[in-house]
Order: sequence, then structure tokens, then C-alpha cells
Amino acid sequence: MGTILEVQGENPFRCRAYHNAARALLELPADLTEMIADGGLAEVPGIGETMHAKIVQLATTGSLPAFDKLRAQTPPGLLALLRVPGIGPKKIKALNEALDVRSLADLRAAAESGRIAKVKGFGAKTEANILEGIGFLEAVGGRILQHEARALAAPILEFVRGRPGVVRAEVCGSLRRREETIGDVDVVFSSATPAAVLDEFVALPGVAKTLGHGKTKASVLLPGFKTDQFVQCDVRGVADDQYAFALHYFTGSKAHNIAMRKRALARGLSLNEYALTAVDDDSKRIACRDEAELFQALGLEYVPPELRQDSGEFEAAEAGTLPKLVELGDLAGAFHCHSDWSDGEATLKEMAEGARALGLEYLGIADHSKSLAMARGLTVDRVRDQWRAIDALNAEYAGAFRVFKGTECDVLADGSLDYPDDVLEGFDYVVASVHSRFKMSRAEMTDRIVKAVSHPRVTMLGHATGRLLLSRAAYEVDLDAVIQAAAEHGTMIEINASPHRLDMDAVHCRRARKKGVTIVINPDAHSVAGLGDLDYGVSVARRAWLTRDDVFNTLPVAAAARRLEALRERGERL
Ligand code: DGT
Ligand code: CA
Ligand code: CA
Ligand code: ZN
Repeated sequence: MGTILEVQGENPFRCRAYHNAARALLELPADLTEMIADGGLAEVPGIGETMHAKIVQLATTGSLPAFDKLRAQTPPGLLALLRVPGIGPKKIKALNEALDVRSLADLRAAAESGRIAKVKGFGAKTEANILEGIGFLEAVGGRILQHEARALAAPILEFVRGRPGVVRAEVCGSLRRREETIGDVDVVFSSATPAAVLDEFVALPGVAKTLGHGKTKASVLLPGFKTDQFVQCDVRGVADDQYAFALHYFTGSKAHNIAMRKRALARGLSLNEYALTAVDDDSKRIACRDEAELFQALGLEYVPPELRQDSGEFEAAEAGTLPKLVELGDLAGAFHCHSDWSDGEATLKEMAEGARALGLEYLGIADHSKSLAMARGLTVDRVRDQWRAIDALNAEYAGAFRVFKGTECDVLADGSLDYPDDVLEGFDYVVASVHSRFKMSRAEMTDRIVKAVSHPRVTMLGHATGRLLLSRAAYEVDLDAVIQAAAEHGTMIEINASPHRLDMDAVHCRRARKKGVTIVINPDAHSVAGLGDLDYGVSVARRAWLTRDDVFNTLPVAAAARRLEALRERGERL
């Protein structure tokens, strides 16, 4: 409401009242509903009587007529202009009045025709800035995938760490929490003279545009991965004794931070991005050298970044029951990989050697099944040829490495499998995946996948929802019903570790684990390099609170082979 009022040219004090109230709400020490009930909200500085009434109305009824009225008065395209770098509410108001600009398209047309330069208070330079801003806005906006963000962050981190006077530096934000997709890249470092580092940083040749540049923070745009795509990068520098607080704060998540600050307040402490101090006396500082000490100061075990979501980590860290999360180094092998027998790039041997080079003891090859013609799915004859090839390779390894015979078997539209049972019987394991007919109803798709995971020959479910991050939505399916069926039939569910998929997601993996489903981290590698994607799968497993024991492919080769054999026998009994 404050922003809309600004665009409308309302008196600055009235606008500020809304902004202040919004900030106060974001930082409330307790739950809003509780604070309304016990009258605490009225005591919060920054929330006056009228504001209080509006907040209560919005919180209790879910709507606020005063807001709806304001919105109705504002052309919808006008507020979108606020996202253009270099233009704020005042300029928007001026352009709206002088040139009737109501949308991004209007703004662009006005700038391109030179009309903005002639408006009082504007000029050719502002006009050029606005055009540039529109261009960047159209190019930014999107989120990027984890591997892309890593590629952008690595050279920056290396640069910052290499500056004289820099003590410590780390990636923070969603990338450190290892979220599925990343909005912008955040880096924090410590130095007695951060400004000098930031001056050098914004001057790097890779920086496309500087959005902001101060003594402790710089925001820039970096060229992204698509044509004309740009990605924001925020770098912050603090004194080394502030580092633990800054690293924790800028790692987030926001929800975790809010809960953390609330916890500090309950102990008479005030926590912000620079320090932990006594509420009543900010000269009383509690020094923390690192995050572990910060958590300890609040009576908590160290919480790994992946768990910082305010989704149970505080209770567990207080009780000392945080799980020991699975690590990349715990993986002993991988399943669901492709070779050049179907749509992979590498030979069986090259894939096996790639896995050995990563320190793995075994690799499961699961090429596509016969119906998936576009991925050169294997006919039954080719399957038998491949088995012989794998037997020969295993003979060559003589126990030094093991290749398992798998298949990524299509789940047909009716939930049946793409090979007959007597062929399925010959595989060491079967990954069942949906690759066709994505547009079924939710009920039909759920029945289809439940039928597949209930099939006695199916060892694991591949990419449970078929989503491609940032490009294709998941098909409609009731994952809880699928998880239930998998639990009943002892079928595993994979975390497809491709950074384009990360499917099943962490929320459902955590639920599946609670139901007793074993999770398997599969790279779905189509090349030797693709095996490296395992690490992204580990990030999902960690965000799902999984330990080594919850993940099938942490088992050493002999135990893994025994378990697969037991699952095959289950098939024979049924
Ligand atoms: P992203 O960039 O959308 O993928 O997600 P984040 O989590 O990296 O978000 P970002 O870059 O806006 O901010 C980095 C961290 O800074 C965020 O995770 C928590 C902290 N932070 C930012 N704004 C606020 C805020 O208003 N309140 C609190 N408590 N923390 C914030
Ligand atoms: Ca971020
Ligand atoms: Ca950021
Ligand atoms: Zn697949």
C-alpha cells in the first residue's frame, strides 16, 4: 500500500507509515495471530492505531477493502514499472502525468521516441538509463539452476578469497542451502577494508552492470546462460568479528532467520546480521567466531544450511537429535545410467571407468526400453546382447568393479511395463519411468504409477513427477498415494540427481522416508560427466533430512547385490 501511495504521489509521511509497518510485521517477535489475540501487536513500535486496525482486518478476514480500492485506482501495468532499475515511484508518477505512461510498453515507446528526455526533471541521460533498465529487466527476472549458479559463483568466490586482506569468504543464500533453483548469487566475506575489495569487484570485466555499490555491499548483473540473460550477484563485506552473523543471516532462509531472531529475543538477546547483543544494552556483545558458536550461544547444535527452513530444525537442534546427513562420499555406486546402447554418449566400459574414477564400487546401467524409440530403446534381442556384454565386462573386472544389469523400463499408459515379465526377470533391477502421455487426469496418472510401483519386478521408481525445472511442470499425480504404494511393496523411489530434474523433491522424499520407503540417488547420466550430477541428488537428500542409512546406494557392493537379489526373489514368490 505504501508503494502504491507513493506512485499516486501521496504525502511521504503517510507512505512511510505503511513501509514502516510492513517492516515491523516482517520482524515480529512472535506469531501474528497470537500477538493480535494478546494485544501485543498494538505495542509494536511503527504500528499506530489505524494501521493496527487494518492489519487486524486483513489478518482475520483475509482481505482489506482499503487495499483493494487503492489497487483499483492504479493501472495494473504501472506497478510493474517499479521493477525497472533506475526508476522509482516519483519518476513513475511524473511520467504517468506528463506522458500518460501506464505500462512497460508505454515506457519503452516513450523512451525510444525521445519524449522522456523532454519531461521536466528528466533528460537524455535518464532516458538512456531507463531504456537500458528495461532491457535488463526483460533479461533478468528468471531463476537459474543450481549448476549454473555454481558456475557463476565459483570464480567470484575465488576472486574475493584472493584479495589481500580478505580473511574468510563463502557463498551464502539459496545456493548455500542448495535449493532447487537460485534467484541470485550471494557472497559474503570478511576484511578490515571491504570497500577496496568491492571497488575491484564491480570493475571486473565479467560484470555487465552495477546495480548498487557501497562500502559494504555491491550488487551487479552477470551474464547468464541464455541469450541476453543476466543474473544478479550480491557481495557483502564485513569485519571478521561480524562474519559469523553475516554468513548466517545471508544464508537464510528468511523463515529460519526470523525463527532464530525470535529465539534470541526469548533469551533477552538481539540478533542481526552483524552481532548478537543484549536487548537492553547493545554494548554487551556475545562474540561468535563461527556459525557453530552462534548456534551454541542460542542453545542449539550446528544446523547444516540445507536444513535452515524453519521446518523442525530448531526443535531437533535443541534436543540434539539432528540427523547426520548423507554426504557425497557415502555413495558407493549409482543406478539409472545410460550408455550408447540407447541414448547415452559413452560405452559401457567408459561409464564404468568414469564411475571408478569417482571412487564408486559399482554402476547400474539402465538403458531405455523398447517403446521409447526416440531414445533408441532396446529390443528384447538387444537387451540379451547387452547382458552378455555386461557379463564380459564384469569378467574383465574380476571383482574389482561391478556393473549391474538394469533397465529404465517405460510405464505404459495403462500402468503396465514395456517388457514382458520373463524379460524383466533377467535384469538385476528395474527402474520404472513415465516418458509418455503426460496429460492424463490426476486420478489416471496416479493409478498408472501406483500400478507400476506395485509390480513385483519393479525395483525403483524413476523421476516421479517428470518435471523439468524452470521448463516443464510436473504431471498431475498424487505422490502420497504413490509413496504409500511404494512403502507397501518395498519399492524404492529415486532422487533423479540431474540438476534439471531433482525429482522426487526433498519435501516428498522426507515424507517417503517417514513411511519407510528407501531412497536411491540416481544420476540419470547420459555421459561420463553426467555421473558428477550425483552431488545434486545428495543436496536433495540432505534437504530431505536423509542419513546414509536411508539411501540405498550407500551400501557396499556385496550388500547392494544381496538386497537386489532379495527384491528379485520377492518377485518370484508373488
Ligand atoms: P533466492 O536468491 O531467491 O534464490 O533466495 P535467497 O534465500 O538467496 O534470498 P536473497 O538473495 O533475497 O537473500 C539472501 C538471504 O538474506 C536470505 O536467504 C535471508 C536473508 N534475508 C534477506 N532479506 C531478508 C529479510 O527481509 N528478513 C530476513 N530475516 N532475512 C532476510
Ligand atoms: Ca540469493
Ligand atoms: Ca541476494
Ligand atoms: Zn527417464
